[in-house]
Amino acid sequence: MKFLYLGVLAFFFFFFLKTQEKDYENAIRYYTEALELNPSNAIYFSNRSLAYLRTECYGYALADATHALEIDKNYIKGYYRRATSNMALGKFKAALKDYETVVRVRPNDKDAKMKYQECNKIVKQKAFERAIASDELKRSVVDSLDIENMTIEDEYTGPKLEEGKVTLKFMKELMDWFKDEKKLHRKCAYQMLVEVKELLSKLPSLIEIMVKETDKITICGDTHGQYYDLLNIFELNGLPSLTNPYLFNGDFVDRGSFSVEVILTLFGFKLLYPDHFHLLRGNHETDNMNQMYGFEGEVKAKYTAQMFQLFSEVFQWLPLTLCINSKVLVMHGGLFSEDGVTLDDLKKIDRNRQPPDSGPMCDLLWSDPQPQNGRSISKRGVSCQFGPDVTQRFLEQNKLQYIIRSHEVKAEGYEITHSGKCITVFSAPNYCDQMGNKAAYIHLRGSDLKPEFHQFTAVPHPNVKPMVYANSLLQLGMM
Ligand SMILES: [Mn+2]
Repeated sequence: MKFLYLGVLAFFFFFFLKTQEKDYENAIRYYTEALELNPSNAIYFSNRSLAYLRTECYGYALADATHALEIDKNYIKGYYRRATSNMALGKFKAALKDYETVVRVRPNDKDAKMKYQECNKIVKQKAFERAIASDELKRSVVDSLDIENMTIEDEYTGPKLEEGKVTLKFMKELMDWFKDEKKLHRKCAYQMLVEVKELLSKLPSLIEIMVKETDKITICGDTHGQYYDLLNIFELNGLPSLTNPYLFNGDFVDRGSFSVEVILTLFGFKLLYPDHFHLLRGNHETDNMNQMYGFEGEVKAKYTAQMFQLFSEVFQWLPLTLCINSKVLVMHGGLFSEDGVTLDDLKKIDRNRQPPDSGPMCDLLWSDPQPQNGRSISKRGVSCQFGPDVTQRFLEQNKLQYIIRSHEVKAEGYEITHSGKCITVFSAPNYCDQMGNKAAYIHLRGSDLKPEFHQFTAVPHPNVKPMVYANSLLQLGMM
């Protein structure tokens, strides 16, 4: 029985190896083959759903869990998987319905009850937030802060801004301070956030820069709260400066448990070198993601809920895309669900908001390339996947050479697809301490605009595991 053999093989990859990204991919492959031979096995669908969850393909995970339940509506694990997929997608009401079912079927299951209550709490909280949203419209946290009168206690020996300004000396002290797992004084953190909000809010949604013949820029992908790996980038590639410009392409926070350190360091350099240090928004610089994947929890643990609110306001002002020498376009996710989007359209995006469920702003943060022509439904359940022909048409229409995007973990830290027209760069090595991937950054020189890849591997970090600040429901749900 071949399907039995494949099923066992998939099981093996899944549960008995120290699981890395390629093992999930192997598990998915074997479950897929097994399901081709035996498409009525709910357990295979459910297990493949978990593998998809692990590889962040929440759209596929949801479809598989749904399939498992179509085959066997009494298969309790299927409800758990579907609920977790919906949680990961921020669809809390749908998740709640599945937890309800589990609790009804298993009234004595404590774990199920706990998850139901947790999820219920989030649904109620969301409803409450919506109700007060209209009153709070346009009111900033900044207005309710009295930063001037916050005092820095004598015991505090950490870095301080100099007359309210970030300096190179401050940045060097800050990075050392963070490295020792110490906390920047909340007054300084607030000062930085207010300043950077002001700065970002003056930028257009599409940034245009020129890199001179003799100059280069370094482009980094996702960093996801891996502070020690960020320091390693600066170690390998030099500190940011007027002659060593950087672009960080979104997803600075969530997952890694040093997201506060990563984002304050990046904001510090943005303030120090506003025209030579660029930041673009990723799909994780959003409220829904931050609530699930740890950044909100981390800011509340290290500072306050109010400070998280201010972070959220700042994130809304992060530019969405950047064009180098009118030839190379950089964005976190990728291209669009429809043809015909122009650079002019991108400039006009009114970005000061949480991203909508569809449209160019959503696509810039969420889409992924695919090898086959055309477009497909997204494996993530948000935006779309776009093929080489879509990329080609977009580049031609906008007179561009190629795009650089991030958003997906790659074994080598980067990937060249669509005949060199679509490049992925990812800068979080051994992502989440378990993917075993290399990371990379790109050098782009003004002289030829050819991408030059530099790979690096993970460095040790203090014993604080990724996702410790994430929503407990998601953590347990992932087990
Ligand atoms: Mn992303």
